[in-house]
Amino acid sequence: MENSKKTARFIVQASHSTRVSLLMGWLIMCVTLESYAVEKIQLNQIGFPPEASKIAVVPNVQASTFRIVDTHTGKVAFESTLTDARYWDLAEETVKLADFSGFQAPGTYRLDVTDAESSYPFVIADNVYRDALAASIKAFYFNRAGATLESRHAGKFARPAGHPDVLVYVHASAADEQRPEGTVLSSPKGWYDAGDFNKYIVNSGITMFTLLKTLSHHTESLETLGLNIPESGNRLPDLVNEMLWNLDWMESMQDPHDGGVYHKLTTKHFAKKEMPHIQTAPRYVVQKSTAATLDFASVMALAARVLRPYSKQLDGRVLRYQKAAKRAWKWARKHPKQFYQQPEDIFTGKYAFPDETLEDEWQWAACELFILTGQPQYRKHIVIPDIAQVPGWSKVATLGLFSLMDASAGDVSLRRRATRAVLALADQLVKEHNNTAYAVAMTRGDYIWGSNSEALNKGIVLAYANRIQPNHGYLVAMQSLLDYVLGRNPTGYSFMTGFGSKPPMGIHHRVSQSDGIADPIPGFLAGGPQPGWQDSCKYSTRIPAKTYVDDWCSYSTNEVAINWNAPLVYMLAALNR
Ligand code: G3I
Ligand code: 9MR
Repeated sequence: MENSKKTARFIVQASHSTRVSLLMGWLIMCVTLESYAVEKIQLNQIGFPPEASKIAVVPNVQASTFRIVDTHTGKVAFESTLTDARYWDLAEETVKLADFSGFQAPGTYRLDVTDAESSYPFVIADNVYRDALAASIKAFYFNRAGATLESRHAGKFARPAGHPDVLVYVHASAADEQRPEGTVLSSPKGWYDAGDFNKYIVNSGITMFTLLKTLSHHTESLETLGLNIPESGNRLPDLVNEMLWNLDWMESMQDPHDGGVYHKLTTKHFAKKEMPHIQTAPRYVVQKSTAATLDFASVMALAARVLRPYSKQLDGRVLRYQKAAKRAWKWARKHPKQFYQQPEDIFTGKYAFPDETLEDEWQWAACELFILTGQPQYRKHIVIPDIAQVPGWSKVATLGLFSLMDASAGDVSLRRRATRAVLALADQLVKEHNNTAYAVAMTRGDYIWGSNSEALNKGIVLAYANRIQPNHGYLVAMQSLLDYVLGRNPTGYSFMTGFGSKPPMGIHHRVSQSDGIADPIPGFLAGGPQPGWQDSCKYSTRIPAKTYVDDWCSYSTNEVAINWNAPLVYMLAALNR
């Protein structure tokens, strides 16, 4: 940069003809340099368990072989051939693949190909994702509302408490006879949703589902995973401790008078880029909605089942969750179409679409309540599709199918049909994986706000399929989706803060950008590339898989969010071997 500035200054001072020829020469040199730019090999920047499939993406070089080099000895440890080049339209790139799944020796390596820039170093080892898994859960601790983060738990990220939320107002949109506008209530704890400081029930829904399933599918490894949080050592697994922080908040969002659940707890506007403890803007509970109430019912019903083994230490919560779930369902039956409408004086996240349908929320809640109670009144609302849909905050039907695969209150036919729908989707994802030059099940429709969570939620679909019908193809596609977010993608980023050689630094996260510490808080997943340009950040491209800017300005590609971190937690737990 500095050199080109000097060259430019020199050109301005020279005579006209000299100027023209110098300029031409300079331009030719730049173009030549550009076309000889050596592109980098991309792979999972953390590494792989020994038995995992291991795939790297290599630029379209002449070479037809690759080498795995031990970074300590400099010796070639493995050598094999590259695949033929293929084009990926979503990245506008032609690439080859290096598959070294057969190489299993533990160590630290890099991947070399003649004429390409070597990969970042990576590790092959048992338990290779353990630290990342712990950090991905600890990120929730770092996003606790109303908590003082002490240095013995938070290290350099210690901070004073903000948002106690013990004095929250009932917004006009939520007012009724029992709780008129301005009524003061207490709704403390919970996690900040994302880079903002608000707390949204709908988004807590899928987040809690995913974390509860992580616990129930990987109980053994999670019961021994210490997170060094304030509750550590209280005989509950730390993941349970962390989930209770949010479940306690969720409980307080249910109106005790009628069982309805407020859509969100929020300030009127998004806060400035400032630390939580200096925030003083009033907070409101806003409008009860059918979506929030049904998502709440689902979470409470599931939590009652998953946390039952710990009920002795949970002070009556399990019983409360059951009652709360049933009351919420009743409210929803009385208010089946109370769509969330953003009030005119509220400008924070909506977690609702104008053309929203509530069928998926009904489906999920019906499944969870049927599994909990075995009662036909819930069973009759369950509709099993031929093929499931990849889940997300706004599409939760598949969460019900997942739960039916785990337990179906003795209804074998329901379980069989739910399994068939999920397997059909998993088979489609394997096809997408095989059809993509990067060998990753990402399609155009996945490049929406939070695309990285689309990748990881697809991974969870494959995990469910593989649990019930173990299949190498499912596992390879699943590993590839984790690889994708951890580095094997066209941006070259490992999208998890603090992990990999090129992690995001400028995440749209108010705490990380205002705590005066250069590093962002570790363990967070950035939203990921997508071509929507919904903020005023400067983008140089609209290529779907490349539209990503590692800067605060890019909240549409570089924010973090609890519903994006949760599938990261699930996938790291599932693939850590
Ligand atoms: O679903 C449609 C899809 O059918 C269509 O093809 C595509 C084309 O653009 O759009 C899709 O909808 C997008 C949707 O995200 C997908 O989930 C919308 O355009 C997009 O605006 C919407 O973004 C949401 C964003 O808030 C803005 O409302 C994100 O899902 C949601 O994760 C995000 O959530 C925010 C909260 O509001 C506030 N807290 C932070 C959080 C994370 O950024
Ligand atoms: O910080 C906000 C982020 O959490 C939201 O996801 C995003 C979209 O709703 O909005 C961000 O806030 C921006 C606001 O919408 C517009 N002015 C700039 C704010 C960020 O600096």
